[in-house]
Amino acid sequence: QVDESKEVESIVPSYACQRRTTLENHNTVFTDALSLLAENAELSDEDGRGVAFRRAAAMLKALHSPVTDLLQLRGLPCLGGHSLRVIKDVLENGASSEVEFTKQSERFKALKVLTGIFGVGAKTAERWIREGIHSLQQLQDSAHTLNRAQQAGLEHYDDLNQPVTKAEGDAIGEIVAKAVMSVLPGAQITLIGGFRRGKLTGHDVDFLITHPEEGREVGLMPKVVSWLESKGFLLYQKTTRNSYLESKDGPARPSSNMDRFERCFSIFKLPEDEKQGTKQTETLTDTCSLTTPSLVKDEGSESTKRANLKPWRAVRVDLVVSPISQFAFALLGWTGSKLFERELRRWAGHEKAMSLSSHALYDNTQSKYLRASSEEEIFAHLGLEYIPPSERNA
Ligand code: 8DG
Ligand code: MN
Ligand code: MN
Repeated sequence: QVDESKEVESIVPSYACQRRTTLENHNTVFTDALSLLAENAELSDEDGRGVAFRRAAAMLKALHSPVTDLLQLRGLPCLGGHSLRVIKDVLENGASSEVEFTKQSERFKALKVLTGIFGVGAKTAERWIREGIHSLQQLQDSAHTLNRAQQAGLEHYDDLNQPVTKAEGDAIGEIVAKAVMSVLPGAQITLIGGFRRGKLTGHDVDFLITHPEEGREVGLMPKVVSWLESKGFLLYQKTTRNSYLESKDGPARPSSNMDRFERCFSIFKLPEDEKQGTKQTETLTDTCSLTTPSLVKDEGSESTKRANLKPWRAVRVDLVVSPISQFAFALLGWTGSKLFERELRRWAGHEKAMSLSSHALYDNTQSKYLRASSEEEIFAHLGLEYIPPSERNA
């Protein structure tokens, strides 16, 4: 028999935002399996199932020791029947048959390849697969016209599917800082997303930009983008205005800051020498030529890497501009993880009758917005213990 008191946490809170989840994961064998099923569900328009798997995985990530027996899971939250079956299969057979089956399915493989293109979501990939397109080559051979984002995504496919390192993130941070300081001295830049949580690699680099004087940030994004473009640092960019109005997760927004919240989805051209700290920004546009995309084989990365002599690499970068009055909400909302954010909003709504967004916190009981100038204050408003970024890796 198992001595449960020794091996399991006696109380694990059910919302991820009530738990401390570091990057130290003692249960990767289970969380990898559940994450793959979550991904498959999300790619198959089954978001409900996806969230259930994500919640189960996140709960296991918060445990302080490896699960070695199903009995240890008694009393733990977030484990539905399906997730339990997967865990049981892994415990008994070393792997989940459902996971192995999914991994090998042509559909899943095609969905992965196609959604691996920046600008291609599950819906588009699904449509292409129904037309028999399973590979990049088949996509290129097809008559489909791709939008600007997808063209860039296809062109830089290999680079964008190679994880971004913290060093590369820092190098991009220096470039962004230089751009921002050139167009608005006194503005502040904060690294957000996975790198703020202490991750060593990521799929992109995320930055939040603000200015300590309310209103000075207005119109900043186009200027930053122009500066970056003029120096040859951007391979692609799409700047969008605040979409707060359309968002489903926020309350009706105050009209004053309507179009002050801008973001830019971009692909940076990071010079190799910039990564090593030598600055040659002025000559970038002259020295870098476009390379041909390496799409002949889906898995031709080894040969293409060797043939890849270009002195730069493409990196996905997200920029967000926020007025200082919303900075704490933007910071909390863009630090992630995605599940941590989702759980914060669920907690706010279900447990506190509040609506949390990256702009504001609205108290439905008092019918008023709750101000905050730090993440700590937002946690306090929500009646939650403060969880630092490094422990939001749910
Ligand atoms: P990674 O890039 O290291 O792989 O992971 P990440 O940094 O955690 O993920 P991300 O996809 O870059 O997203 C970072 C955070 O930004 C995440 O918490 C979710 C949040 N976020 C988006 N899109 C949007 C959006 O449209 N609105 C708001 N408010 N937040 C968003 O990714
Ligand atoms: Mn990120
Ligand atoms: Mn991002």
